[in-house]
Amino acid sequence: MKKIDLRSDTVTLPSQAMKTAISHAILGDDVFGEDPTVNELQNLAAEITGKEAALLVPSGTMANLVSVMSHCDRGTEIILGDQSHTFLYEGGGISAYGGVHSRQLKNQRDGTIELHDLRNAIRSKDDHFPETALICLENTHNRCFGAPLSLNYIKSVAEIAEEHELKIHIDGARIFNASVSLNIPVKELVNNADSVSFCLSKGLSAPVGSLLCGNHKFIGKARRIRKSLGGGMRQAGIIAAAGLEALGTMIERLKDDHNHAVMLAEGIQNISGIYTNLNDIHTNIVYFEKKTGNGQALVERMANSGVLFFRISPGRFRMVTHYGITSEDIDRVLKLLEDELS
Ligand code: TLP
Repeated sequence: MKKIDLRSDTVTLPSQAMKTAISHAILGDDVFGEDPTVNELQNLAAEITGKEAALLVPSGTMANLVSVMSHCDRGTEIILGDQSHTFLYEGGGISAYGGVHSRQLKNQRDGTIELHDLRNAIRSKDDHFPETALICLENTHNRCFGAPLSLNYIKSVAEIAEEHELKIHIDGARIFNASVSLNIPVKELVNNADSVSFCLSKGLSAPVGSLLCGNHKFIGKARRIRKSLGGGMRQAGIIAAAGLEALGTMIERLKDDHNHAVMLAEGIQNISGIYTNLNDIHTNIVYFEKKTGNGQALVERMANSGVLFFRISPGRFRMVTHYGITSEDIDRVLKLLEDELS
């Protein structure tokens, strides 16, 4: 029986077209800047995001780390959400390797940080304080129900940043989900940011890789930092070839994932014992809760039936729809959940 893996969109496997592209890729040494396929991908990423340049890195985590280290001197402070991926799930890399201090502000349910919280957190010039250097946003916001940040919100944050001469980095691991759901080109969504990272290996289904985009000076520095972190890859065109195919073919179909997430959430609403709020379904991430018990047994029993998903905290679960999931799969998941909970 087919395994239905809803743990993350990171589990997506490359399409046949990606495998073909990999096998035909023209390669060179990318540490020398000589891999034509990587160069093509980086140029395309720069064009899509409307930035001067782009850099291929192995992961979303490294993209964020390289970005923070490129924007910030050691001992400076960044402002980010308390539910952000960089704060919660990146091993504290920005402080461990970048020497960068972090100020975590409450994320609202929609992934935003209140503007007055942001203003209040910016340090005044005082020898006691670290200097604020950067604001990090996440779009879509993983922990906040996959919510896309609106253009107006990003513009308001940019006004504050400009007033205080701060830079903005957007962790756009799922920026294409945001773009498709808001029907706004990525270029516009990141226009006010100094840098943006996005992942090839989530909803776009490529096997490896993320792109960090910004101006020439920033990407030049990022390239040096990527090398020192061990992220300089030689014939990386193998990865880039799949990435090019992904950018060419996998963006529009993210709509299917978003529709499947709504289907899933509507089904969950009709099952007694578990709960989700349809207003919280924005893109491809569905969180739901169990009314009683911590839910570990539910996760295990569903796994035994071939359906995988994460328990995020006691009684709270996450399911992520993606390229490998069909509407028949969603029907089967709902039927199994109903059987388990009845
Ligand atoms: N997110 C993963 C896990 O690490 C939680 C997931 O399954 O959702 N930014 C955001 C917003 C992310 O969601 C992730 C991965 C990353 C960065 C890191 O990307 P990778 O896994 O490529 O380092």
